[in-house]
Amino acid sequence: MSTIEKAEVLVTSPGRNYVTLRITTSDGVTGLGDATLNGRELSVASYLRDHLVPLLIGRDPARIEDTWQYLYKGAYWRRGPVTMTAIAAVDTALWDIKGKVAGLPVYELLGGRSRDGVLVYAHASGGDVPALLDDVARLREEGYEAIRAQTAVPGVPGTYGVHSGAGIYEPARTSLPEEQAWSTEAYLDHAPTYLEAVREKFGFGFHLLHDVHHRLTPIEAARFGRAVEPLRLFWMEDPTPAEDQEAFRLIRQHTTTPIAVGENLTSIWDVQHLITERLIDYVRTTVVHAGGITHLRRIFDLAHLYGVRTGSHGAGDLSPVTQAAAVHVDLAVPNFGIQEHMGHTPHTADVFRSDVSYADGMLHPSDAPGLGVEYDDEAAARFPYEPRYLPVARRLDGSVHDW
Ligand code: CS2
Ligand code: MG
Repeated sequence: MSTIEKAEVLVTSPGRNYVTLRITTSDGVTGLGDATLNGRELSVASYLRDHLVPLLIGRDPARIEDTWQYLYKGAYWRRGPVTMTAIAAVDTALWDIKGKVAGLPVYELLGGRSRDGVLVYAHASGGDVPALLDDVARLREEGYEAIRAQTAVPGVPGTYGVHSGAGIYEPARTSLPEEQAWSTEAYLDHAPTYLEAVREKFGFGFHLLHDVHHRLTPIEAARFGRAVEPLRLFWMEDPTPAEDQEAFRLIRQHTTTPIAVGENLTSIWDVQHLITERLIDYVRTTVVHAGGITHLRRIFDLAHLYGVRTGSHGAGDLSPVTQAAAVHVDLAVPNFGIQEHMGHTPHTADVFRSDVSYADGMLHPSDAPGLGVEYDDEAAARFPYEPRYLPVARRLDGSVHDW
């Protein structure tokens, strides 16, 4: 029997921090799993290195489900981003190994293709409305059929989710958390106007999305959703803090704007009521933060029963290993909705050599066995870990706000 011989925790920072688990079997097969938890990276590195790696050595790499149950139930301490990201890394690496052993891409192990490619949405943003419209035009030219639109709010410095220069947007920029200002009133006045400007200029022939970043109360979110109904958004994302599942009932009673939530939720229990009571339309849980391919499939299958579709998080802080795993899952599940695609920096692509490709608004996985991603140790060594934090939001009176 093949056994797990080695499990290495690899930390690199090619423009931003990534934690990766690489498992090697006694037959010399390797598998990769993403373990990146933005701004809290070393906590997962320690959970893996100090607590999970010793449990993996000598185990049968083929027993993915059993390993998942062992790590989840055996810990006594359940759920939570650190635990679920660490388990996800193990699970993803074992699926990669299983694919390589079988000689099949992971989507074949998940039941095979349900579609030709994976519809993605890209990010458009701008410091003001003309800059946003230029960005939307650029993405339309690149073939994107779905675009998320955000701009800075006038009079509120440093609005989250908006590019500050060229290249890929990166919110975790500073070695201590940057403090950004927030005004709900200014946001609620401004956001519907620029979403309307996008529809006026580019029409209704593509999907328009918007991310609220958990910043509203339920009744404010209801008002926002109702105000933008004529713009037919694909979704409003994270309208209120996601841990309060009951809040979505109130939003739902007031608006038909579709709701997406779940990028910072980590288990099926965190989305149970959202799904079974049909309080949302899209579930944004991911491979890396929701317990790996094994657990994400469980969430997506529950969602399928209730007419909820998938819309996985895919920001730059999810490594190319997660991106590849996400595309394999997206290709296979019956209730796929959309996949976020923010892209990665060229340095990141040097470390993680991924065969995922983009064409005409869709992502496609490689047909290589496993996930189709290779980790380049030499490139990774050029980019040592640097502490980086996400920003913190404060209201204009100085009190801390949600994001
Ligand atoms: C965002 C992310 O992509 C998104 O939808 O909400 O920028 C998110 O805030 C970061 O990934 C946090 O790590
Ligand atoms: Mg988001």
